[in-house]
Amino acid sequence: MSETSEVFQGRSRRAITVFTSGVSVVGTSFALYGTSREFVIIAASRTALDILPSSVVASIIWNFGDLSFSLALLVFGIALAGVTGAVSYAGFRTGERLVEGAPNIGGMVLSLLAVWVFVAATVWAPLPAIVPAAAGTIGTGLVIARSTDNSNGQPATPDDRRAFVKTLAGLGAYNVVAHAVGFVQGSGSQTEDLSTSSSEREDESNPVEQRLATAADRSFDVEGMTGLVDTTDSFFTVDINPRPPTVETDSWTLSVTGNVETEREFTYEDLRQRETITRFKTLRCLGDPVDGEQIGTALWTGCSLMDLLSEAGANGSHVVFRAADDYYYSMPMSMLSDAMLAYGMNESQLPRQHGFPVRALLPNRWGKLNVKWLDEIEVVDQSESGYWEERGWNGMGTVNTVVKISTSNRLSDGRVQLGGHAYAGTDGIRAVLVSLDGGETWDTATLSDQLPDPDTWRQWKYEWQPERSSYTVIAKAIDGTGAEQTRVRSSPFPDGATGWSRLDLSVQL
Ligand SMILES: Nc1nc2c(c(=O)[nH]1)N[C@H]1C(S)=C(S)[C@@H](COP(=O)(O)O)O[C@H]1N2
Ligand SMILES: [Mo]
Repeated sequence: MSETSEVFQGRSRRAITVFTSGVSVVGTSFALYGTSREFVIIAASRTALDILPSSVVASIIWNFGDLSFSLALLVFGIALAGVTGAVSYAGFRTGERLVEGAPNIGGMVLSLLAVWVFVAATVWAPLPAIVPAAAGTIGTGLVIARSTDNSNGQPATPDDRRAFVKTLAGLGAYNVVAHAVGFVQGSGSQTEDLSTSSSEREDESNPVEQRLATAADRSFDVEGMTGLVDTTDSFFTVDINPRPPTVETDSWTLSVTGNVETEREFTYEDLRQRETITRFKTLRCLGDPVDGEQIGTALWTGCSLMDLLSEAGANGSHVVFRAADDYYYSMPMSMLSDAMLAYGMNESQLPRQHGFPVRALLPNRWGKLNVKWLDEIEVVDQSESGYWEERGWNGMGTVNTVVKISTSNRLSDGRVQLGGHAYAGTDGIRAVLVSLDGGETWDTATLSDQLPDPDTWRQWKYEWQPERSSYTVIAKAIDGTGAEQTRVRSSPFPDGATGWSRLDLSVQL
């Protein structure tokens, strides 16, 4: 065998060693910590979110949404595995040289120390770094022990190679299991039926079921368009975390702090025992474009926020909502008069991705103020900004009016049918107008009946017999105060999207 191929073999073996050991660090961390912030990938993603420019952050969150965890696992997983492995390898080789009498022990100790420091710095905590670091060190030690470039430059024998391959296969298998455990850990979801803990289970007058039935009755049966209430699974999600935080109700409390007569801590059960509110509400993200889909409506169950604050003797002009993921929003107390704390969504407990155990819901405001995984409400005397404000966004005011054109169908009688939703916060929607000639003439669309609560969207539909093969459709709304939606188009950043909706439609005659 020529000298160059021997060198190449040494290098590629080193690269494999480094990478395998690094993957073991990531895999072990995943298996132990699931998608909590002790997991290196979650920790690294959070750091990246803080460092990256806000426009990049926003576009990642909105474009990848639910994919962002897989993406982070891939990108940060590969990068971290490479770097951690290199740290472990360098530590090992240095340790070997330092402790001449017992090079393997020296190597293991220094490798462990180096990886531990590196992982602890990544997750910003010493304890959760110990076991992953040990796994990485064992990986490095095993692969080095099986590597020929360790055995005094002797050429590799077939036995050596087999042992090396077996070791890699063993570590590979370990990592498959570790990652599988991590996925199971990280996917814990609560979909307990809301009524299981109360006597309403058998009761046919269950207000949630009744109201959902009302919503279904009022929904149009138009193909390709969601009803007046989204199913919990189809409801959009906007989340700064690659995976939603896991909060356990046993240890969770909601604390009311700051300018209050008595600081209070409410348990999950405390909140569920309070007088129940059940309310339809539409949420729309400030980042939702005119033709986007970050809008949805659900029936929420919870209790009054103001009652809770007055019980604690809140005495300040503003509150700050703080969440388990460090997301926060400050807002004037005056915005909260009809706010609720929700623990139920449609017929189930509030699911993890929508803020389990409890989220805030504020009528008439952009989605961002509806803080999920809420754990503290601090009463203060001045405004203290918020997560997206720090990143250049505005939108503390009321929502913008929007019309969505979500579907176009051809009916069996040849007519064209359009359908969608329209939303204007608590002002409500008075009319949706449709133009088929680019805005010259307008006709009114048919509206679905208003849901029983004000801060909700309505559906619209419009049907006609086509006479041309192409149409430029424009749709606009008149809100409940009689105000026509502005035609000025703007993109979501920084004040929320404005403008009429438009669809270029070709029709087969
Ligand atoms: N704690 C926390 N609350 C949060 C967010 C978040 O990332 N973390 N995202 C906000 C944004 S920008 C929006 S639009 C809504 C979306 O709520 P949903 O995911 O239940 O649809 O939650 C808001 N509350
Ligand atoms: Mo949002």
